[in-house]
Amino acid sequence: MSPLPARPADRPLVMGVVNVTPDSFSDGGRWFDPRAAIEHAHSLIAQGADILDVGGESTRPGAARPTDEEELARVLPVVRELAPVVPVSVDTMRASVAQACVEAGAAIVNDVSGGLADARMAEVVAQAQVPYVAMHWRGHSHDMQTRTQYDDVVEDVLRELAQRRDALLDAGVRPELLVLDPGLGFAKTAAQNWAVLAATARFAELGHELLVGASRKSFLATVGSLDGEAIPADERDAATAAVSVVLAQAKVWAIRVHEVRSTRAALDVVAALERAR
Ligand code: PMM
Repeated sequence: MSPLPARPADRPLVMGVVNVTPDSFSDGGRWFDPRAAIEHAHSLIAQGADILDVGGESTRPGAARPTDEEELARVLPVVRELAPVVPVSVDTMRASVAQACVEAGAAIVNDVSGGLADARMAEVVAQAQVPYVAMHWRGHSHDMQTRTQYDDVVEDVLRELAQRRDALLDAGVRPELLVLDPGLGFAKTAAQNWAVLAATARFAELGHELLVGASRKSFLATVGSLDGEAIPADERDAATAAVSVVLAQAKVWAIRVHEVRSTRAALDVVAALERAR
């Protein structure tokens, strides 16, 4: 059994993203080679990452899925190498990949589908007794942006996540190991992402720690743009750090980001202000 990494008193944990994919929207396959991914991971640790999130499937809107074997071959060498150095979470919707990575030392399973994509996932994480991040999700990337109908996005996401929580707890996931995530960028329009972000603190009503990933997502594309044109994904870290301030004020457990240094600086600002009050 591995416990949930503790949140420091004065800031959320920072989870650095290590995408071992040829086609991620935000970092465009730059770390597809395992050695490059491991090197990148070490630079994220040096910037102050508390946890590294290793993923082998791109969830970019429209992305095609790798096979189970391809996904495992991408992430396993990276998890194996990093797990002795830093808490590693494996970003996967597949129970088989989660299980193999936990056996290789992963301390957390991060499932963007919240257990919906693979019926065996809940059983595997319940059995392994590892922390499990369950995100709000309505379907795979190839058509998720057709699933943006909500009556009231905040109320609907809260209700759908509560249903997932209940199903996961019924399947034996321990409540203290379950982390919930409202799923910014997944089956949500830009306006819906802003509405969910504005309501972050309400998600704590579900009774679990929260993780939020806004980093470089397309709803941030025009933040700071002077002409209304989209800013490239890898130039959205200032906007991402500003969102990290909001998330720290909402007292989330962890923030998932591609560039750690600017978010750690933003969190230092929030902590210094709290000390000064
Ligand atoms: N976003 C992405 C991938 N994994 N996991 C969680 N828990 N929350 C997220 O918001 C999330 C995630 C997509 O972003 P990427 O393709 O830049 O990694």
